[in-house]
Amino acid sequence: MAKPEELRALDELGYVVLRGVVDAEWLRALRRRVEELYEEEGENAGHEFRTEPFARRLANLVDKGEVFERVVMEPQVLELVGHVLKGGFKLSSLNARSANPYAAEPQPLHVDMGLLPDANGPAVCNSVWLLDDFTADNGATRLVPGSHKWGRNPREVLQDPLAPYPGEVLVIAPAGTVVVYNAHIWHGGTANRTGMHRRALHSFFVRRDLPQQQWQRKLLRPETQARLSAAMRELLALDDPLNDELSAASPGLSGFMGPRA
Ligand SMILES: O=C(O)CCC(=O)C(=O)O
Repeated sequence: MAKPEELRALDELGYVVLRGVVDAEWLRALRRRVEELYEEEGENAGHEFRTEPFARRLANLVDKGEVFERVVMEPQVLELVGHVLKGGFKLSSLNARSANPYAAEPQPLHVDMGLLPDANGPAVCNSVWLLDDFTADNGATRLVPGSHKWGRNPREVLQDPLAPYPGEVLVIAPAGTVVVYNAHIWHGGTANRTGMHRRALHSFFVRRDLPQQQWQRKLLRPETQARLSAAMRELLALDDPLNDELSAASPGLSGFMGPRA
């Protein structure tokens, strides 16, 4: 059960930091698989969604290893996501993002998929899974506490979304931590001034009346779909005609990267 202070942080600040979600063995397995995939996919890595300057990305991870199923199904995270997306939710995408060594540019402050809350409340909720320690200088995620309540897209209202924003906080925490955030919060990765990659997973959720960022039924191979539990099928909306309709018609929006080539 989520603690009252965790729910309060999510409501008031827009995020909650959960330390020690991933134990040492699971962390090793996640890092190993992520590095194998970067190696295998090379220049193509992330192509199912977008590639990004200054960072390595991977997309469609549910299809790329059973080790990732536990990530999207983590009960502690799902409970908090359900607190934000009260009317029900589904997985929107599972990606990896690794800020490159000496990556000079931060990400612009953005809200995920460029979405704002609407009459039905918040639309998106994200979780960042730290595969490396996040430090003050290796590209930790920045968050602007409380900005999920402003109903504004920083790309539209800030002159320079790359610049530091007053009151922003850096997620400084050890590997194995998960940060769940209302994805209307203004946020972004920062510059990596170290010689090491800064790796993370993003397990991203959306309300059931909206399209998935990555249409799971289209992207997952039939053999992957065949082995998934009923609970996973529900979370991924694999048997949901409304999701097929919405996601087939959607361009797969990003918060800050341009249209898909
Ligand atoms: O990796 C990070 O620190 C943040 C990534 C992010 O917000 C994104 O790619 O939309």
